[in-house]
This record gives sequence, structure tokens and C-alpha cells, in this order.
Amino acid sequence: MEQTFIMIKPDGVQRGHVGEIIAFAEKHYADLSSKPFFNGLLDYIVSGPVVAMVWEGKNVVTTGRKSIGATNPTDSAPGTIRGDFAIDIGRNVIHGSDAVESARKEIGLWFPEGVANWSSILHPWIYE
Ligand code: IDP
Ligand code: MG
Repeated sequence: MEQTFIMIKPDGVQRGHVGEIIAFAEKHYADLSSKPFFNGLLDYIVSGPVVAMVWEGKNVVTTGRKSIGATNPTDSAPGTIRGDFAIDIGRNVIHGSDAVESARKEIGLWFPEGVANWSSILHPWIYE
């Protein structure tokens, strides 16, 4: 089954402690290292605790991104997480992998020991 990496960012969790994982953040956002907002993005992402999780389901990468909304909350529809809870692009509350391949990389980075194999008993009532 397809998997995606989901992380509620520090403002989603509502701050408190200094983050300890700059190296992680640099790797996680390595593809954005040439962007002018990269240093600010790293400061933001290590500024407090995050909630990291793996979601699993049919087309979950695309569906997860749809539920999250556009990168800029200004462009996110009401009903999406960013549309409902965020205002600025640099404080957009939640992350979701953008492709199956990046999900695989991000899950490996954040969960090097692997993730639990779990299946809901509702599975047959959700999937035909
Ligand atoms: P995504 O999170 O929707 O996949 P990316 O382009 O991968 O968007 O950018 C990663 C994160 O970098 C965004 O979620 C946002 O927090 C931050 N970011 C992107 N563009 C900007 C910008 O122009 N200014 C400030 N932060 C930005
Ligand atoms: Mg992205």
C-alpha cells in the first residue's frame, strides 16, 4: 500500500522548546537549499517539537496533499488544513510528501527503524 510522510509543523503543535534536529531539517528540505527562504525555513522547522507520522492508503500521497491544500495558504481552499488554519506561506502548519518517491525518502529519514505494520479491522468496509 502507498505511504506518505506527514508532519505537523511547530506552529501546528504550538511551540515551546528549541528543536534539536537541524541536520534532519537540512536533509529533509535539501531540494530547497538554493532558495532565498531556506535559512528561515530551517529556523522555523527546528523552532519547536513536531508531530511526525506516516499515513497509508490508496493514492495517499495525492489525497494527503489535497487535504493539506496549496503551499501558500492564500491559495488553499476552505476545508483544507492550510486553508482553514494558516495565513502565511512561511507558517503553513503542516507538511506532506509531494510524490511517492519523496515519501519513501522522507519516511526513511524520519523513521530509520521502519514503521509498524498495522491494518484496521475496518479495511474491508473502506476498500472494495
Ligand atoms: P510544500 O510544503 O507545499 O511541498 P515546498 O515548495 O516544498 O512546498 O516548500 C516547502 C516549505 O517551504 C513550504 O511548506 C513553506 O513552509 C516554505 N516555503 C515555500 N515557499 C516559501 C516562500 O516563498 N517563503 C517562505 N517560505 C516558503
Ligand atoms: Mg514540498
